[in-house]
Amino acid sequence: MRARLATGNRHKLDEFRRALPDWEIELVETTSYPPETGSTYVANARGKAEHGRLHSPGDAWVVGEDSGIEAMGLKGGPGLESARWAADGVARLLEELDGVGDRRARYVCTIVAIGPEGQEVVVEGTLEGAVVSERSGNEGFGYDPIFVPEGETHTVADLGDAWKASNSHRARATRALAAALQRSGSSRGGR
Ligand code: ITT
Repeated sequence: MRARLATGNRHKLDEFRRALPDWEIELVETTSYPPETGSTYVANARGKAEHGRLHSPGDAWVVGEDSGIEAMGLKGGPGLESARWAADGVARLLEELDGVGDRRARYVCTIVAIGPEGQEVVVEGTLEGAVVSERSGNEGFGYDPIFVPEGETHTVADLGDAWKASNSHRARATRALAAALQRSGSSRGGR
């Protein structure tokens, strides 16, 4: 299966490739994505996929992805704004949660894939956990140094890229995508 990923975030490309080792995944050849103005992850992921569609071969599957972290103690924030709410999102999240008892949080990853005939597949993956007050670990990206998944004692940045490839919200969403394309008979070919 060959696909084009519509993202400006190189970490997402690396994680898609690790989670779907049988796929050939390249970046869409554009950097000029329109601003993310949607009110849902699906709308933003679709915006990226539709823009990517314009800059990809007609027979390619194009994948847009929108993700974020939702802190229960912040009523689900920063959520959709995770990439944009601060220059240093980790510092701001730690600041906002200072003194807040409820440290539960979850990662969300929503994928919209658009096929050669314009057919659309939407899937989501989530990862429950908690935000800890000290940064730890060097792998992953974004909020990984302060996010400890449920059932684990280390941050995602400590657990590392191989752990993420099997267990992250993104890994779960990519598996759902592969299964959906398999069911629809679309997982052969593409470019
Ligand atoms: P594109 O829009 O170009 O794909 P982006 O980084 O701006 O890249 P999003 O708009 O989807 O992506 O924002 C997602 C943000 O949520 C991301 O920048 C991180 O701050 C956070 N995030 C998402 N997945 C994450 C992960 O696996 N680990 C840590 N933080 C993550």
